[in-house]
Amino acid sequence: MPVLTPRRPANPQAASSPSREWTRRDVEELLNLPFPELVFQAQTVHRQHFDPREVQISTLLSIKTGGCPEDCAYCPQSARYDTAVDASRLMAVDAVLTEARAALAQGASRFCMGAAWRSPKDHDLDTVCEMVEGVRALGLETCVTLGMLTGLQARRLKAAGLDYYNHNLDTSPEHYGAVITTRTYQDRLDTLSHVRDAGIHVCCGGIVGLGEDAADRAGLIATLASLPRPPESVPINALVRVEGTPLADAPPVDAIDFVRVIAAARITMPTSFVRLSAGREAMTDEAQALCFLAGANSIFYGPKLLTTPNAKQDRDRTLLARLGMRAMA
Ligand code: SAM
Ligand code: DTB
Ligand code: SF4
Repeated sequence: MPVLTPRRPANPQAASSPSREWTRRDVEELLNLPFPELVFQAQTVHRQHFDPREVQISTLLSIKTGGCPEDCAYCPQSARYDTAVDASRLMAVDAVLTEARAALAQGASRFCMGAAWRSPKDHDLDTVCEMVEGVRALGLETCVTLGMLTGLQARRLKAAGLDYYNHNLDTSPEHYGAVITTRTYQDRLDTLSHVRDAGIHVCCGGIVGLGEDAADRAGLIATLASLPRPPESVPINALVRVEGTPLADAPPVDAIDFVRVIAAARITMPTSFVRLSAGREAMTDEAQALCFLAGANSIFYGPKLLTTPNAKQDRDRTLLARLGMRAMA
């Protein structure tokens, strides 16, 4: 029996009004605040725009897994690294809709479909558009992440009814080249502007734990907050260290430092949903609770992220109940 009742989240259309300018220095100052002061500021901002008891629930499905030509050093789906991921073809529309129905029954309000592509081929986009139409017809919000898009491809997805496009900046402009060499930061910014121009909500964030320093974390958050309009949804991932990837042995992310990044995202992007994204499986319940206190108000719910395990659903239900929190109306 689902404990999380499906409800639609608040309309985020109003969520991306232009905010004040945030420089990297401003964000570094935030990250360096005494922890109680930082969390207090984040809480104050969070409560001005959201009910702090509510969490938006998304479910992820990998619709095309592995075999990706890109070299993102964190990613188990890159064909360049010897990981346990087996490459597979794009799923059939029916199979995706079966998974979407299950996610809806489990309380998700948004269904996110990810493909391990550098960018989609036009004939694959036809199939993804059918998936978007079908998922939307179930009453779920739709999100896809397919790699780089042209303006025309973004408009096609919009016409199919796509609500959100996920495309992460991942890290600061300065650290980026140490993590990915097969596409540039500017390529990512270009895709984000095609998505924005097509009228699709932007889901854009990054990863903590890629060997970056505090200045890079500030650079990522400042870049996100200074986009012409901040993203409506900001996933903050803790690196999931996967055997076979170049970052498999990266030092684990300090939980308090991770909470600081969440708080900085909340303060600088007050009306955006901040998603406590990948990495929850390895986090304690207490660290997750601190993330919620610092303004995270969205999670991925379900047994799997794209290829790696997510926090168990029982554990999530128990945690939200222990915290007196609930799925967003
Ligand atoms: N291939 C498309 C792309 O990269 O734009 C879409 C899928 S890709 C897997 C989506 C995002 O997942 C990446 O940008 C990255 O931020 C995140 N990601 C991938 N592997 C991860 C890992 N091991 N730990 C944390 N986040 C990860
Ligand atoms: C995002 O920022 N995190 C999600 C989603 N966007 C697509 C992906 C996390 C992937 C974690 C590694 C894996 O499961 O393959
Ligand atoms: Fe490919 Fe996306 Fe993984 Fe990079 S993050 S290797 S583009 S699937």
